[in-house]
Amino acid sequence: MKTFPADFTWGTATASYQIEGAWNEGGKGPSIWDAFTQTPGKIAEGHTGDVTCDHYHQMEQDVALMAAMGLKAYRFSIAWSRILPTGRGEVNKEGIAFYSRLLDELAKHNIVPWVTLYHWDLPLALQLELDGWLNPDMAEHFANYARVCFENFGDRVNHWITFNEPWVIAIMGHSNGVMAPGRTSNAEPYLVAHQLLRSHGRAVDIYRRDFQPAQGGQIGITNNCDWREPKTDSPENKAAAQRALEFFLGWFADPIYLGDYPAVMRERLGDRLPEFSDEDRRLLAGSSDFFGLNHYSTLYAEEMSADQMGKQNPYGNGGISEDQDVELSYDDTWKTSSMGWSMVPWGCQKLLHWIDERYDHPPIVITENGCALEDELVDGGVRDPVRAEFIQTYLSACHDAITAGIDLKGYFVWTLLDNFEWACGFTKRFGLHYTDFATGKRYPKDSAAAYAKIIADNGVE
Ligand code: GBH
Repeated sequence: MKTFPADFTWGTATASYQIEGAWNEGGKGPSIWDAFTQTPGKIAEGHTGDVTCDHYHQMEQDVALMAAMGLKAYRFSIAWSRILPTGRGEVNKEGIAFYSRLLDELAKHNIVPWVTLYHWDLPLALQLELDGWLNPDMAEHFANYARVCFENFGDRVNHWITFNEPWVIAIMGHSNGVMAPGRTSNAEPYLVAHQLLRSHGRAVDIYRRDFQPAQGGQIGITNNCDWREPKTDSPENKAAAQRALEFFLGWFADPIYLGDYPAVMRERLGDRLPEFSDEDRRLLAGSSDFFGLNHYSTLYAEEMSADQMGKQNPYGNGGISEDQDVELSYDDTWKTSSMGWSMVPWGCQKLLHWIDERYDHPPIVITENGCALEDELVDGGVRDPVRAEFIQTYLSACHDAITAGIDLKGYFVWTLLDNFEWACGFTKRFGLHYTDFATGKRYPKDSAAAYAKIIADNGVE
C-alpha cells in the first residue's frame, strides 16, 4: 500500500454550467455558454446545458452521493450570472441562497468546499457590452463579483480558486473557437490571458486585504497543463518540449511565481504579448497560496519541420502552435480515453517535478484529473475498470512524486457525475456516477466504489 499524508485532500470536482441546469430560473441571467449552446452548430448533437444534471434541483441528493463515497472535499464553481445576473449591479438573493444551502449541506457531511469563482460561464451582458475578457475593465468587474462571494460565503469557504484554466478560455475560447465565446484569432488569446491574470491579481488582493485576516482561508488559481515529452533526445526536441510547456503553463504561472511571461514568449511574440504595469506586477507576485493543477494527458513534442508550418493543427489552431514552433504527436502504445487523450501516469509525475523545480517547491493541488469512457448502464450499474485503473495509476505516480519530495496536498477526480461536456455535449462521460439524462437519475459506477476505497485506505495499492 502506498499511503498518503494524513491530511491529504481527497475530492471530486464539478462546474456550474456543466451540472446545474435551471439556466433561466432563480433569477439567473444568461451566460455566454447559454448563448453559445443555443447557437446551432456549436455543440455535438445540438445539446445544451439548459437542464443537464439538474443539480440546481437535486443538490441534496448529489451531496449524499459525495458523503457515500467518504469524500473529504468537493470543488464546485459559482455561476457569476446567478449572483449578478448582468455581471454587475444588483445582487440576486436567490443565487446567494442556492450556494448558501449547498455550503450548509456540505458542512453537515463534513465535506470541505473548494470554490471556483469562474469556470467559463461569463454573464452574457459583459460579453455583449464590453467584449468580455478583451476589455481591461473586466478586472474591476471580476473583483467586485469576487468581493460579493467573499462577503456572502467566506464564513464557510476556506479554499478559493479565482479562475479555472485560463489557457482554455484564451485558446479554446479565442483561438480555435471550440468554446464560448467562440472567437478565432491569433492575437486575442494573448490579450485575453493578460486580462485574466490582471483580474486574478485584483481578486486576490481584495481577499488578502479585506477577508483573509479574519476568515483565514487560502486563495489561488487553477491552471491546466498536459505533459510534453521530447520526441527524441536531440537538443532541438528537448528545447521544443520545454518551449511547449512554457507556452502552456509558464504563460500563466510565470507572471505569478517569476514576475513576467516566459522569456521565450517575449522573444517569439514581440508586441503581441502585453506588458504588465508596475501595479499589475505587484498584485500578481506571489498571488497564489497553492498551485492548482488540472492534468489529463501527455503528448510528444518536437521541433516543427518547415514543411509542417501552416499545416499543423493539433487542437484546431495552427497559429498558436507555429508561435511555439512545436509539433505534437501520440505514441501508438499509449492507451487513450474516449476523448482521444492519452493515459500516461508518468507524464503526470514528470509534470509535478517540472512545476516543483521551476516554481521553487510550491504546495500543489491536483484540482482535476480523470477520463471519459464509453460507459454503459447495465442492471443499474456500470463496470468501468479502466477508470478505476486510471485513477489508481495516476495516484500511484503522484505518490512516487510525494516520496521524492513534491509537496502535493490533494487530488480531485474530474468528475462527480456525468455532465454536460462542453462542445461534446452529453456524448462524453467522465463521471464516477452515471447520469441518465432522460430521467435525471444517477447510478454509482464501479469506479465510485474504487475511489471510496482509496479514500478509506488513504492510499493506493
Ligand atoms: C477540463 O478541461 C475542464 O476544466 C472541465 O470543465 C472539463 O469537463 C474537463 O476538463 C474534461 O474535458 O491534446 O491530447 O494534449 C480540460 C482541458 C485541455 C485537457 C486540452 C486536455 C488536450 C489533450 N483540456 N487537453 S491533448
